[in-house]
Amino acid sequence: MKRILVLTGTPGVGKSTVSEQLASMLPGQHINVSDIVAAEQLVCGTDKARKTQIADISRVSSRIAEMTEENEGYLIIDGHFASDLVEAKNLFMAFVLRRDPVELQSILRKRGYDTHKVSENVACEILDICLVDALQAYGKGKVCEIDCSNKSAATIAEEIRSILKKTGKCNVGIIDWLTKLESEGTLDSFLASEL
Ligand code: DAT
Repeated sequence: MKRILVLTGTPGVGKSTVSEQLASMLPGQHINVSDIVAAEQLVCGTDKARKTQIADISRVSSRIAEMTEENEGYLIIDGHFASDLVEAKNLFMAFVLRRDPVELQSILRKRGYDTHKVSENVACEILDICLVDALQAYGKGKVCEIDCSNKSAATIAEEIRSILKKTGKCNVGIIDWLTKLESEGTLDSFLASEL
């Protein structure tokens, strides 16, 4: 049976690294949405402000549907807009990877993102954007949040595998970066440029 897993989350949280690890632990295949968009030019325009191409959601969804037909076992779809690409009726489970904004900021700076792109993505993480997208697409039953902060990719993948085996608990609503950063007195510095 084909079981579609969505691994979503803000860019930089570790989706691709964890997806690779998970694919090696399960009978399954990892599909990186950004790689397919770039390789097959499934784009419909350019976001000039962000200097990136805009993915053509309809063509990417069709391509993923084709790949689903070709595969057995688990199909791991990794992308920050993956919830827009897999219909609820075809989804097995969605995992929203989360990362402490302090760690995320450092990862995105190392990736070479400019200051605005770093703060925009960190704000998305603080404001739970990918979680909200996943919950809107799939409802509560099939969406689990995984806190990746300060954990190895192997540990995170094992956490996901245990949820799939039903030995681990699927949590949602466990992350509250707003309260954490507010209590640490750093919230304004993270959100100032975005508000
Ligand atoms: P994403 O696919 O969400 O954009 P990624 O897998 O490319 O993220 O990882 C972003 C960077 O963080 C990359 O340099 C590898 C590193 N990384 C990934 N998982 C990690 C982990 N569990 N601990 C520390 N660093 C990690």
